[in-house]
Amino acid sequence: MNEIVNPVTLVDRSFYFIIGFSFLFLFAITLVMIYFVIRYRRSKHPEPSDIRGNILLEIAWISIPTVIALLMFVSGWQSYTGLRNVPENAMEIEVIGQSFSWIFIYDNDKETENEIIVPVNKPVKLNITSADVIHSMFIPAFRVKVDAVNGISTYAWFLPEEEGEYAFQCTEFCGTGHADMTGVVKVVSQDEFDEWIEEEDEW
Ligand SMILES: [Cu+2]
Repeated sequence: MNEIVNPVTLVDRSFYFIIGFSFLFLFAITLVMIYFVIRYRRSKHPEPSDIRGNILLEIAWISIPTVIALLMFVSGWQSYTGLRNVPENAMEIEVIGQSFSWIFIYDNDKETENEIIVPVNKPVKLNITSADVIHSMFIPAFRVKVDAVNGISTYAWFLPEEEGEYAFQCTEFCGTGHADMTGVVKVVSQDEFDEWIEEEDEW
């Protein structure tokens, strides 16, 4: 079995990479700016000098940002493909957004509302659609955010690596009950899951 890379790792790496460079440049540029304001103030430097053309500087300020931007692209691309390439052994769940709740349908037609129960360490694929207006499935812990659109089947996947409860919510303003479209992903042990999936629905 080849190792599945959790897209959470890839998304986070890309995020910290971009925000790291942003802060680095924010501080570097601010410091240089403050230095120049003091160093070249009018009282100390009344005659401004006119400097034109500096090949080395121009090469530097073209090539360094180009390399940084390309690295940002590569890390972003890797996190995107990580989110889009679903492992073959993923468990599939049908997801229907409706005004105003989320319906989940498992392989054996078991249905849940505003609650997904999944076994730990098994990739889960969500096949997402909407019964009416546009909704959006957002599970921050798994870095999942995909629109649910009527007539279209979209998808997302995640790898729950720790048992626990993870919140999700609708992030596309869909009407008066939008704020009620919340729920939890319950990650349980394989045994607990097997037992639960075979239980008869309560209704
Ligand atoms: Cu909604």
